[in-house]
Amino acid sequence: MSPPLITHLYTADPSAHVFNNRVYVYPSHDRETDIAFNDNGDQYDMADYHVFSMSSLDAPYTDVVDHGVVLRTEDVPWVGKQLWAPDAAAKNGKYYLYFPARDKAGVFRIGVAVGDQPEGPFKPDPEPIKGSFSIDPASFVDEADGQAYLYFGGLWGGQLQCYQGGYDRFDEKWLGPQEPAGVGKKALFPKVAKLSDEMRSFDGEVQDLVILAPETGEPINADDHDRRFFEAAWMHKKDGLYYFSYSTGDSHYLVYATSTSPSGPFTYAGRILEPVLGWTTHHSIVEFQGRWFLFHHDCELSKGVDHLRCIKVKEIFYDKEGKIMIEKPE
Ligand code: FUB
Repeated sequence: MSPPLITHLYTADPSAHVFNNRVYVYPSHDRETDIAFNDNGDQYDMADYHVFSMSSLDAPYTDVVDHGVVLRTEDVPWVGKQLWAPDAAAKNGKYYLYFPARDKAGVFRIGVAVGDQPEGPFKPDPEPIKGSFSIDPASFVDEADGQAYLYFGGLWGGQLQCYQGGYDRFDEKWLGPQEPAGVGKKALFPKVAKLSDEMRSFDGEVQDLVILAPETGEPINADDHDRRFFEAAWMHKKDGLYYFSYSTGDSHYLVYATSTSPSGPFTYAGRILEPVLGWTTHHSIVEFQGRWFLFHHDCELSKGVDHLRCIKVKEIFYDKEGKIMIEKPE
C-alpha cells in the first residue's frame, strides 16, 4: 500500500495536473468537526483549500511543497459552507480553480477563481458559474482543439438527484440519501458543459454525459450500484481515447468508461480501484514524465474516520487495448 503523500494535514479528492513540468495537486482540506455523521455528508465541512506541488511521484515523498491556503470560505461572497472537491485548469496563461460549495441557501453551486500561477493566489468571481449546480467539477482542456470542458455532479449530499425535472429546477423533495431506483429506471448521468474561452462561464447548455452498459448498449440502470455514476468525475485522454472515470459511491469503486468524443456517449469499461478504507473514494489520473499515475484518497492517516482522509498516488498501466491496469502487466 502506498504511504500518504501529505501527513501534516488531512487531504482528499486530489485533482492532479502537470503545469510547467511540475505536478500540482488541488485537494479538499478535511478538518475535524463536531457535526454528526449522516448520509448527506454534513460532516464534510471543509473551509479552505491548499495547493501542493512536487517534482517526483516516487516514495518517499521528500519534496512535496505546501503552498498554503489559496482560498477560504470567507473569500467568496456567495459561499455558505462546505468547500468540497476542487479542480484546476490552465489556459491563455492563466490558472483557474473550480470549486463546489453550498450557497447561502444550502444549494451546491460551482465557483471559479483565477490566478496567474498554478499555486495561486486565486481571486474568486463574486457569483457561481451561471447554470452550474451540484458538486465535483473536473476540468479538461482537449489538446486536439483547445476546447475546455467542465464535468460535474454528485448524488445524495451532492444534490444531483434534485435536478431530474430540469437543470434550472432544484427539487428539494429529492434532498437526502435517495435516488431513482427500481426495474426499468435508468441511472442519473453526470453532466458536462463546454467552457467559454475565458474559462469562467459555460458556452452553451449543460448536457448529460451518457454512460452505456457494454452488454446492452443502453444507459446503465439505476439499480446497478456497482457501475452507475455517483460522484468524483475525472477526464483524461490517452492515445486519442477519452477516459471518463468516477466513483460508484455506496459500492465504493473507482470505475471508468471510454469514448471517442469528450462529450460521449461513453461505454463502461471496468474498475480502476477496489474499495479503500473509508466511505468515499475520489481520484484523478495524470501523465508525468512518460508514466501514468492514479491519485486517490483513503482514511489510513485517521485510522478510518470517513471525513478525515489522506491522499495517495500510485503508478498505473494500460494494456494493448487501452484497458487500465492497477498492477504492471507481466
Ligand atoms: O470531499 C467531499 C466529497 O466527498 C467530495 O465532493 C466527494 O467526491 C467525496 O469525496
